[in-house]
Formats: sequence, C-alpha cells, structure tokens
Amino acid sequence: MTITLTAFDRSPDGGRGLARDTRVRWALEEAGLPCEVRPVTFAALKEPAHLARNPFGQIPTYEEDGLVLFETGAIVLHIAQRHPGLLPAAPDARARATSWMFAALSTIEPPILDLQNARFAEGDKPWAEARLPVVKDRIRDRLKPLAARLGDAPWLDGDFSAGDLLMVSVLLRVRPSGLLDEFPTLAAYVARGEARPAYQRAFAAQLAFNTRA
Ligand code: GTB
Repeated sequence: MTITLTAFDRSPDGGRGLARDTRVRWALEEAGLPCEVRPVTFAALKEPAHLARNPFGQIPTYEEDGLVLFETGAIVLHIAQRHPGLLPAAPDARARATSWMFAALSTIEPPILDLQNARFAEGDKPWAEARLPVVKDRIRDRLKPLAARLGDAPWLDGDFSAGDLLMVSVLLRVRPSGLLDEFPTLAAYVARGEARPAYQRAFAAQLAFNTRA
C-alpha cells in the first residue's frame, strides 16, 4: 500500500506545523504508516489535476492505491478505522472518540479560524481591531467548557485517540494568540500531545519538507 499526501510546496508558516497536512502526518505516524508527500504550489492547487483530488483546491489530500480523499477529518477517520492506535475497539468508546473528532473540527476550530481571518485576511479593514475582542471571547466560550470536561485527565475520553489528535492540532493554532495560556490544563494537554513521539516525527518531517533546499 502506497500512501501519498499533498502539502503546500512551501507552507506559508515556514514549517511551524500549522498547515493541515501535519495532522494527517501525525495520524500516519501514530499508525506506523509511511507516506510520500507530493508538493503542490499555490497555482497548482486550483488546476484540474488537483481539483480532481479536492474540489475546493486545498491541501491536504490523501491517496491510497485507487482511493482519493480530501478533508482532514475524513482522512484521519479513514486511517483510524483501519489501523490500531487511534480509536478504541469497543463500539461505544469508539463513537465517543468520534464525537471528539467532530467537536475539534466543527465546534472548536471555527472560532479559531475566525481569529486568524480577523488578523490576517481582514487585518487591514477599518473595523478589524474593534472586532477582535468579540472574536476572542467566542474562542474563550469554547475553551472554557472544553477545559471543564478535560479536568485533570490526560486525554478527553480514556486513552489517547484520534479525537485528541485533532483537538490538540486545532488548539495548536490558537496558541500563538496567547488565549491557550488562559487555560493551563488545556495548555498542558497540548504539550502532552506534542510530546508524543509520533507527533515529534510528524513535526520534524514537515519541517524538513518545508525547509528543504
Ligand atoms: N476543511 C479542510 C480540511 O480540513 O482539510 C480545510 C483545508 C484547508 O483549509 N487547507 C488550506 C489550503 O489548502 C491549508 S491548511 N488553503 C489554500 C486555499 O484554500 O486556497 C490552512 C493553513 C494555511 C496556512 C497556514 N499557515 O501558514 O500558518 C496555516 C493553516
């Protein structure tokens, strides 16, 4: 089985691991699966060859023999369902872990993306600065119940799962804003995720890729 991911030819973050191929790389490392990475330039994202892989012209995409997938949630779920280490075997526990995958992507990530858009895509608008406090409060409104549910547990529901992998990946994107540090148990949770050897390998691989000659 050959797995091929697409990633930015050069991620605009210079290898800080914030582009979404990193979460797929992490899932593959947790599952012990090697992959090849196909770089895609910004121009090539919107060309027919890549649009056939992802109709929205985005990275990452995932190819495994004849199968082509897009959307990181679907890709991580696909890996987790077929390889041990990312989802519990017991059906109820597996369903709960899947809830956390969706929570990461559809409840926690949207307000975080909104902050990034407010800063970078809309930062030059006359109303941008005035909007920031509301946008930040919407993130706090999500992080507070998340921290309450996590409590002092190491992971969200029992053993580390794909739910934690996506949640940590999403939270990493808010860390530069300083908001994560307002929730020390979440900051520690993210640090636990980053300390996993599979994350370390995935991070190092994307850094090497993004800084290659
Ligand atoms: N819902 C999709 C998924 O989860 O797969 C979203 C995919 C997505 O947004 N991909 C982005 C992309 O291809 C890259 S990750 N954008 C190009 C486009 O839409 O034309 C988002 C991203 C980009 C850059 C940084 N960075 O430099 O810090 C961080 C995150």
